[in-house]
Amino acid sequence: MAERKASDLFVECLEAEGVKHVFGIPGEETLDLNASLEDSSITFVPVRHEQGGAYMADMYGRLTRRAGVCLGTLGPGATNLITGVADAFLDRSPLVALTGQADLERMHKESHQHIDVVSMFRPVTKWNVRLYSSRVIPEVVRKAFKVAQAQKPGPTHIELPEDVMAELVDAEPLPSKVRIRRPEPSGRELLEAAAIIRGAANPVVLAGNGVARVGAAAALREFARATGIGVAETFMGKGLLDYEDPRALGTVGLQSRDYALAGFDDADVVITVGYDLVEHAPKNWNPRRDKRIVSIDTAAAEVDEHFMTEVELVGDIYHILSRLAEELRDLHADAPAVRAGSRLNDIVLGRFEAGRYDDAFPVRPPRALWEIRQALGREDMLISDVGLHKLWIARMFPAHEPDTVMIANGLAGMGIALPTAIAAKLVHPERRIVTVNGDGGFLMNAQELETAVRLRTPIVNVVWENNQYGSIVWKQEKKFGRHFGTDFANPDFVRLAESFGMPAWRIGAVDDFGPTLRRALDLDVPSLIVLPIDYSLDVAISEELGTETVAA
Ligand SMILES: Cc1ncc(C[n+]2csc(CCOP(=O)(O)OP(=O)(O)O)c2C)c(N)n1
Repeated sequence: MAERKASDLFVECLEAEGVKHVFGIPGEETLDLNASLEDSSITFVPVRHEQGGAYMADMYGRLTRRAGVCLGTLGPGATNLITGVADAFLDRSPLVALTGQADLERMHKESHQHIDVVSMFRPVTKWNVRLYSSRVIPEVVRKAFKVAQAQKPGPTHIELPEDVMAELVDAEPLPSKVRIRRPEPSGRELLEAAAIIRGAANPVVLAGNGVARVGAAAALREFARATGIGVAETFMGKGLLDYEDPRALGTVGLQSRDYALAGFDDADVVITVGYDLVEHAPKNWNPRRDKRIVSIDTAAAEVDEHFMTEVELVGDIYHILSRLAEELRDLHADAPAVRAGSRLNDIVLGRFEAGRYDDAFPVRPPRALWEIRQALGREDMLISDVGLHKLWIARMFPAHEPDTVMIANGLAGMGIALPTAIAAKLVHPERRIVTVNGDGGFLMNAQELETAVRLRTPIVNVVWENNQYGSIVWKQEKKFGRHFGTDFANPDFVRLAESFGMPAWRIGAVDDFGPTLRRALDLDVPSLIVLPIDYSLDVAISEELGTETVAA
């Protein structure tokens, strides 16, 4: 092909990777790149803060399993991107971050907006690089996507100096459709794991985000059915088993007694599947370090003194679970000690169901969640922000399918819900999407309401209003018997939303919430509902569930 601008080649490489959207804000140092994007098949989505763009790429990558792409300029554009990139790092979402940079010739000296962005991104990326020469663009882009998408996925970053992007170059994109070899455990390892499980008096499965990431929920369901072994889910594993599945033990990770009530206290063997330690430390379910642990994951297990695995089955989770299920098909009949059902689920779902009759106003969380569950179908999505509402959702909102209740549990940054919901709607236009936010976190990225209106992504944003950083109040009250530094006043969220051009409502009576939510869900534009919330009911639910062990 002919010689052309490096930025054109760069965008051709993005196209070769199947990129459909780039989320971000252009800068003076990305002019060539943005011009090349304009002439391409890729849609550049302007956002209102780079953090929003990074979060959109984060969710886009999570749901499509192909890296989402975000763009910021040098200096402040890059620093603004970093929270969303860090989220993708800890929550393991494939993402490629692009940042502009000054010319190579002014990088060695004090220079306008120049900071060392490559060093800044290093701790929150799997790999990153400064582009020193346009010649290597095909390799650099291919590598950025390959590394981001490889298990366990995460972000990569490419810095694009302005003068390099303006060079003339003659090169071609590398093919992206390379077959990825998935390693497989050996037959011996599989038999060893099967023997440990077969010999267990009380085996239990702990399933995490890793299963959803590779689309292996169907294999997990079949494993549970064939073996009769109960499955507890982490916050990010919600919906791997339908909560109505008799083998579903519930969502664990809020309190110390969760694990006990889900059967971990009595368990001699714990089978972890796609479990990321970042979600909740193994100390919580293996405090005495006496469990035998079989780990099934796409990569070797992390080292933790409470997570000393006996066998690690590393590779394709779907395949491994199917092989093990085959091996253990007779287990159910032979092992009467294997139980299903859990006290945890009974207690939590009991409170959830009772919520429907709670007519307190301001509304209490179980009723609010009950109304949302009724309004959403099996495949629709609830996207949580971070705060006390997240703990309620994790604890209590029943999920039928994976990737339908989205909870950030690695970095857990406030302000994630709105931008990620916009991306989720772009990926799944046929699904109805609700976000639940605290009034603190919602204002952190409220500027993306404009993006939602502009893109006409009909998401319904529910803001639980209490004029406080609720989860911090909750923690302070428990620790000190008082709270401080946590109260604030809010703007009129209805008028704020209306000023962005979207319909909005304030709920004034408990019975209005359900009908208003349904009305909002039927619209083809984004909307907002302010729901006054009463947090006096303890998310801990009762002493039965013990003291909490998480941060929001
Ligand atoms: C960006 C960010 N800053 C601070 C925190 C620590 N933090 C966790 S929850 C929380 C309060 C959340 O308040 P709000 O958004 O009103 O939700 P609520 O707890 O009331 O449901 C804070 C400050 C965080 N997780 N992320």
